[in-house]
Amino acid sequence: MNENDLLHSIEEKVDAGVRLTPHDALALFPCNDLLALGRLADKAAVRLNGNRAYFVRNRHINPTNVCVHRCTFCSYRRGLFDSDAYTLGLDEIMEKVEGAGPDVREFHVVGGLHPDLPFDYYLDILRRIRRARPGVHLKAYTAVEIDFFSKRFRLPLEEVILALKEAGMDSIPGGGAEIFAPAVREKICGEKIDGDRWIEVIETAHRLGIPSNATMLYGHLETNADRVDHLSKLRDLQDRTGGIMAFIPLAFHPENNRVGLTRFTSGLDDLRVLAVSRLFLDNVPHVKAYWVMLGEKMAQVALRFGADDIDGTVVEEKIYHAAGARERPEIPIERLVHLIRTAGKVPVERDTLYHELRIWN
Ligand code: V47
Ligand code: SF4
Repeated sequence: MNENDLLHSIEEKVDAGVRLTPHDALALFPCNDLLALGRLADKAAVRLNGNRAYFVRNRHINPTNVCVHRCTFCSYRRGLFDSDAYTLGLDEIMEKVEGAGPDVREFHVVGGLHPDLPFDYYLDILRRIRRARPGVHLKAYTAVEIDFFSKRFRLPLEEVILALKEAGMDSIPGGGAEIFAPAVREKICGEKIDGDRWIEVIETAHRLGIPSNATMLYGHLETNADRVDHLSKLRDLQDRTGGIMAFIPLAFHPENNRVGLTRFTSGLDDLRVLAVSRLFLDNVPHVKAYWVMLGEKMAQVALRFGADDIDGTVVEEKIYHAAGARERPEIPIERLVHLIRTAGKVPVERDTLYHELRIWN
């Protein structure tokens, strides 16, 4: 089928609300008519979220960069005895929490897999933040960290999730999914839990009333078939639980890591991944263009290619900056609003669960 016929058949499906097949997604990835692809993805986004584009006042906190794993793409992790290894004390974490400003709606807490910290360290982070900021949403600890807690502290997975929930965890960030395809996963993060276990942890959390995000790391060694496999597994999971709030494609950053690539992803590929994801994941309500990763300008363009969210104020970011991101990590709310407005969308301030807090007309 030529590209025009393909896009036409996809448009018919989008208009009729018919689900795309993995074969459709695979055919769309090499598409060169990016504007047509973007228009279709925008149509799918508008159907789900109208002309709205969301942002949140949030603050990232990374308690430790010490990690027992050595994922080859990770520029952030350090060994326990490295001179620039750090682990924040609870008081240091609370200083960041207190400095976050009265309007912050979300704390995003993720870190490395530290060999020595007790379970109470992780629970106390949640308890202390919860006590200091009762109304603020705690999006904390990826599926990889939760699995690590279960193994390290010899507790059943359900028990770990319930203890974290009890301590204040409201949702789970989407990290650690990377790419599920086993051959590539082995090369870039062979020590990490496999894709099936990532899905099991998230599915268990959803069943225990904890929603999550989901990510896909792309632009390294994966093929388009690997991307479609990843998206298909997420779509199946979402059919079973409905617990995924947003999908976030994460563009591989090549600096200071051991994947062996020197190139960043291309802007066209970033837009393609966003657009195909929006079209394929018909059951996931939001697709996020994370501005720290894409840069402000690409994140803005992404809002016309299927994304309806650009994340938030972030304030402090370590993972992407270690790997070559140039964007300054803090962005004023007015700048987020401006980016959205000048993309022709309506800026909507949200909380983590996408409750609308304010429409910035
Ligand atoms: O799992 C690490 C990725 C993730 C690199 O849920 C890298 O709202 C590119 O998941 N190049 C953590 N990516 C970040 C994450 C996230 C970010 C923003 C919002 C949310 C959310 C989640 O960062 C890791 C990994 O996939 N990552 N190193 C790198 N060199
Ligand atoms: Fe550790 Fe996460 Fe980095 Fe892998 S990606 S080395 S698990 S911090």
